[in-house]
Amino acid sequence: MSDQFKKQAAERAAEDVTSGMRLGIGTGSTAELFVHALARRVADGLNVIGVPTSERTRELASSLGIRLTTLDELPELDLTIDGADELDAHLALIKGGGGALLREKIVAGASAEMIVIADSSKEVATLGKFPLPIEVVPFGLKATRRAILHVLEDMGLPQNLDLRGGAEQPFLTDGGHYILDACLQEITDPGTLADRLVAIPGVVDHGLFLELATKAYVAGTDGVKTVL
Ligand code: ABF
Repeated sequence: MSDQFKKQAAERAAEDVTSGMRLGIGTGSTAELFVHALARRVADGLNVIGVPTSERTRELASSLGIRLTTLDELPELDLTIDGADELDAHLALIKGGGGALLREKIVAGASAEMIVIADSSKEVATLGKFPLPIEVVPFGLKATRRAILHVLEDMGLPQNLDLRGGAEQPFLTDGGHYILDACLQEITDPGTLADRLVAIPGVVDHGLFLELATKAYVAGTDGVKTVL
């Protein structure tokens, strides 16, 4: 069922794309459904150019005939379309469950607009049930972990941090970094948490996407809803 909803949201977003657009193309299963919908429109003559947010998306989009470039070649984009792990009513997001948060945030930040596509299971009143991914450099991992725990303690948040993939074989992002997943349950002040996390030297970025999304298409049993 949720796949059907993801597809509906993805197809609705593909309708918003117009010829000449420079697109940021997201990562994850919902974004992949968007890539398929976009490819069908490209086959019908839509002329767009895309910047993918991951190697996986690059391979898929290119195999389906979507013209691609890099953000270095095209540093200003019109629209990014991407999935999310959680979104609230103000379009604040948690992203990065798939590990591509850094490129996703850089691409979204270079875009005039960002549309989030999701099934309704991703909608929450307060962010935080989904573990917040925090991307860190491998050097000094223990020191960075301690500094993050200190921020969490100071903000009265649970101090649960898991190294993605485990200590034996940590998951590596496209940028060669590790991810610490923070199980926080309820992030009541995402703005302060975001600021304090990025102030830690070993933190590259985190999965809180605040004031980046401009619209969301959320599909559920009642059809596709637009969140603005
Ligand atoms: C990307 O894909 C990520 O930021 C997010 O973690 C994930 C959502 O995946 P899916 O669409 O498969 O639920 O958007």
